[in-house]
Amino acid sequence: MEKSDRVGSASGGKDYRPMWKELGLNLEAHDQLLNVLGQAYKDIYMKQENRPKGMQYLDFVISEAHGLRIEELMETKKKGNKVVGTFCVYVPEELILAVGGTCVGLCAGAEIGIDEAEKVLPRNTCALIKSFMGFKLAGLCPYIQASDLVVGETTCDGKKKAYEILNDYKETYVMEIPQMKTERDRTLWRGEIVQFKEKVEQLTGRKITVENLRQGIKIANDKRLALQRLSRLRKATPPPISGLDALLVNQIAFYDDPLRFTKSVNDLCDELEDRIKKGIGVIKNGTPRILVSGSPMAVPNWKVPYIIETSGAIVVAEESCVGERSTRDLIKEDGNTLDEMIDAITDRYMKIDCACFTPNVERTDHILELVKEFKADGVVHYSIQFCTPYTVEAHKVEKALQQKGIPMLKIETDYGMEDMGQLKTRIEAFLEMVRK
Ligand code: BJ8
Repeated sequence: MEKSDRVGSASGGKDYRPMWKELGLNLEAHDQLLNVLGQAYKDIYMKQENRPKGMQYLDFVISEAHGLRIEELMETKKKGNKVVGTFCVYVPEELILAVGGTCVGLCAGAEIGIDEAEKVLPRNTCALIKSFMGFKLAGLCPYIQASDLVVGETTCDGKKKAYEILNDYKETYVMEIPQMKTERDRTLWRGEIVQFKEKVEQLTGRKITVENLRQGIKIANDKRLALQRLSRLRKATPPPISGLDALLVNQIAFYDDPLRFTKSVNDLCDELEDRIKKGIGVIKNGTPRILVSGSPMAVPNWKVPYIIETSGAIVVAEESCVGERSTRDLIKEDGNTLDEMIDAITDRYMKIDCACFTPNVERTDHILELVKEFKADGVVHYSIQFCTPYTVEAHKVEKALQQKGIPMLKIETDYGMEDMGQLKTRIEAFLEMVRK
């Protein structure tokens, strides 16, 4: 496997342009996108020192994110399997995996196609929503083009209204997510899962059975177990892997082949265990350890961790859907009937503590637990600008941390680079305070 500093196969290697053309991408704009991302990856990732060797696999995956991986998706589609695109960790991928389908996270982490997005969305919409709309309208996301169905969810208002518009351009099935966690909400959510199961069966023409669902649950659980293992290893002092690299692993979890990915993460963890035994870390002891908490960071949203890690600190965990929130709960594997398995899936997904829920004390409790477990010296609370759920919830998080004497920095930003200098100044000042 070749080490690479490209993203998406913009240059060199195989020519994927005929495939991209067939998928209906805007080739010129897509080339520009890959060049920009390739440069950003080189500057942010390839300049890190003392990276684990196992990261070469992740470098390769990212370099082929728009190339080889899309080719694999097209191959599996030729065999009659379906590809389902998602934007949220509430979509139960086990049901898609059960019938030989592939679940992929769709592009939503870059300031791209904003002009197109703002033709259909208000300007003060969160960057993640504008990004997925922009990627679609500007013809830049091969994943959405390759998807047979997009699955949305009624989490925040911005997303659920944007899906109505997205549906004009790509069939978007929406799952209703409850807003609270009472027994009535569980019943609603269970009904949604049953209905989604029927949708998946209708899409694929294949029945979900006890046997294939058991297999789907196992594949998704094994992936989460590998990511949990990676997370545990970051508790070491000094941590054997940077926060940026660990974030990348969690980001790639959303679109790589799950079996291959799980094996690669476990191989990486073997190497990290060995590093810990030998006392090899990516930083010196005494470097401030930071927990990043809040909105998810989709590829290539590396801005905040990059600033933290180039300002003399290390990110030891992400309390985020691209991180702990999507990996910490497993599905019970002991169900013997479809009903029992649907119950287990329902219960697992009801535990996710997205800020779209009210009240959401589980999240603040979890943040306090993470600070303790990871020996974090401070918390950077990150919310995407115009994200009401996380921006408002930051107040409760700050109060809970204050009561325990844990410093927190509140950051609200978008995907642009204009505020890099200002953010760096604020983060450096925060780290200075944390060190005292
Ligand atoms: S389970 S965090 S992935 S909804 S940042 S679009 S909330 S305005 S991404 Fe999320 Fe699912 Fe929740 Fe996780 Fe809205 Fe906020 Fe934008 Fe957001």
